[in-house]
Amino acid sequence: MKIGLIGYSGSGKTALSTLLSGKKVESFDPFQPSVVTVKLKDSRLDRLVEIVKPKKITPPEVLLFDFKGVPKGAGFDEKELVWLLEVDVILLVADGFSEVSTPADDLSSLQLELIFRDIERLSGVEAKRQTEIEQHRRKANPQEDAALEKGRAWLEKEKPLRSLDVSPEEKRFLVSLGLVTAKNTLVLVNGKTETAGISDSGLPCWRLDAGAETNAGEISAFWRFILEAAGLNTFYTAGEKDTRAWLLAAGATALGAAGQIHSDIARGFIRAEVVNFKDYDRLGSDAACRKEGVLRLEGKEYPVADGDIINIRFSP
Ligand SMILES: Nc1nc2c(ncn2[C@@H]2O[C@H](COP(=O)(O)OP(=O)(O)OP(=O)(O)O)[C@@H](O)[C@H]2O)c(=O)[nH]1
Ligand SMILES: [Mg+2]
Repeated sequence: MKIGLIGYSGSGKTALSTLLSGKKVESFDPFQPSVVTVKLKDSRLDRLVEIVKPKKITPPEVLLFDFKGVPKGAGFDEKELVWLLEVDVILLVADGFSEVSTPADDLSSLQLELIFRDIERLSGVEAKRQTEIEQHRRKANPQEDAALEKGRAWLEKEKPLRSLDVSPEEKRFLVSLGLVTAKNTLVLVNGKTETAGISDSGLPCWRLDAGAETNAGEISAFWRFILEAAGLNTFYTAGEKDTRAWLLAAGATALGAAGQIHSDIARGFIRAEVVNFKDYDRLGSDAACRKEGVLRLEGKEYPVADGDIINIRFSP
């Protein structure tokens, strides 16, 4: 999973990236975010390792994209903002520690900047489509035109595309155009300031203080918030060679899980052997789980539950 931290200069994105990754985060290019890998702690994975004793352990991984901020009012550069299209979740970071900043205000102007960016992008897309139609390189598509119109009207009301109520096809189409306000977006306030007022934006919000001692419990709570707000479940593969935790969108199927492990495994999918961590933890082995009937065979369409331990049977 990729998370992009964006916010005004000095809001503490780099300090937070350092806090969350435990690594020094360095920036080399003002138009490109620094990327740092975070391996998440996972107590269920620790327990699986105890039982399976694998050669290799792979915890869930998150990539943090630490964007270079700009002073408020200066405007972000499109060269930098296109990188937001790479991330799964946008984390808007607001300064909640200095006297000069009001997080709620900073967040509304940040959101507006992203909305204006999308309006500009949409205008570019529309102009290009128009030219292509005139040059007979593209056929007019009333459905797509209607979706573009709805998207534009919504953005012009200063609302982000993620809250636009359209059909899944229209949503997919709009997302395919490279519009950043269609992305899942959360808020992180850096500092002591209470987060009151920010909830008006309707965005899930969390607070961490990069300037204070932070204990492991606070960091774990932050990641639980992120996974929950981003709608992610964790599933496991408990191999003797490699026991691993994977992040997967809630609602995804066994076939989706297989695809995340390897495209070949998804292609040759036969069945998934599934047992939930709760049962495996209690019973302590595959054999005991089979005997109790809690290790079951599921098909491609099985909706993966949080904590499922999955073994995909496939034909290579
Ligand atoms: N007191 C206090 N200072 C902080 C906190 N977070 C960051 N700072 C300080 O604020 C300054 C800027 O922090 P950075 O993490 O570099 O800010 P940034 O958001 O990465 O800034 P840009 O990369 O310019 O966009 C540094 O001097 C930090 O030490 C905080 O929570 N409390
Ligand atoms: Mg920085």
